[in-house]
This record gives sequence, structure tokens and C-alpha cells, in this order.
Amino acid sequence: MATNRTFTMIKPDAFGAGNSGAILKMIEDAGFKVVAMKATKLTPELAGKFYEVHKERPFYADLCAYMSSGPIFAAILEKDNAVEDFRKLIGATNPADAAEGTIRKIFAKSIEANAVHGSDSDENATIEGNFFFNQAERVL
Ligand code: YYY
Ligand code: MG
Repeated sequence: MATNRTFTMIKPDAFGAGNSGAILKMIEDAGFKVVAMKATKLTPELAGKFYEVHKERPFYADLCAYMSSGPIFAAILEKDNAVEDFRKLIGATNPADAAEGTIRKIFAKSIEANAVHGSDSDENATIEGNFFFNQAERVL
């Protein structure tokens, strides 16, 4: 079932650099409403679970270490066509390839420390939102 929600994280590089507010402003200015949000810090085990789909990839161990290296913001966002529009707003995984004006182009430090996460499908948006938030922690 198509939904109008996506899931994002402001990753340790952007959080640590104090860019969370500027990134959230870009997200809100693009028409997304925050329906759940919290600051948290992943353990390596939780990061491993979140990115389990990548467990055979060469970057997996580094990614799990990186994503548990500092605090993050996790959030569920709402907008028509949320998943696709949010992927457009954040830009390509590698900031070197990201379009001008995208969040990753502006804030990412590297392909790994790339400032933000965005779900890649409606199904994964639901799974990822449920990974961080229970029913009482989000706008229904
Ligand atoms: O969905 P997206 O975050 O744009 O990229 P994925 O291919 O799902 O990879 C997840 C995450 O892994 C990416 O945001 C950074 C990291 N990564 C990496 O460190 N090196 C790569 N060659 C590819 C991805
Ligand atoms: Mg992905």
C-alpha cells in the first residue's frame, strides 16, 4: 500500500557539526511535516540491524561503526509522494554525484558520512519508522 510518509535520520556527521537545524529547515521548506522525531544514539548492533540489507557489502562494517559513532535525529516525515520527493531533496548517496542544492551536496562530508538517510520505498519507510517509533511516539 502506498503511504505518504518516509523515514529519515540526520546522521552523526551532520548532527555533530550542528547542521540539524539547517537540514530540518530545508526539509520543512520542501513541504514535509514532522510526525515523529527524537535524538538517539545507535549501538553498533542496532546499526547493523537497521542496515542488515547491506551486510554482504564491503562497506557494511565501517557503516555500522560510523552510524553508532555519535548521536542522530530519527524522524518520520509526511508529504504527498514522500519517499520519492525526499530522495530528490537529499540527492545521490555520494555527495560528489549529488545535484546542486540537495541536502547531501550542501552538508555531506563523504559517501559514508553523507548527512542524511532517506527510505527507498514505501515498504521500507514503514519498516524503518517502526524500528525507531512505537504508536505513542508519533502523530497518528
Ligand atoms: O539509500 P542511500 O543511503 O542513498 O544508499 P545505500 O546504497 O542504501 O547505502 C546506505 C549507506 O551506506 C549510504 O548512505 C552510505 C553507506 N555507503 C558507503 O559507505 N559506501 C558505499 N559505497 C555505499 C554506501
Ligand atoms: Mg538505502
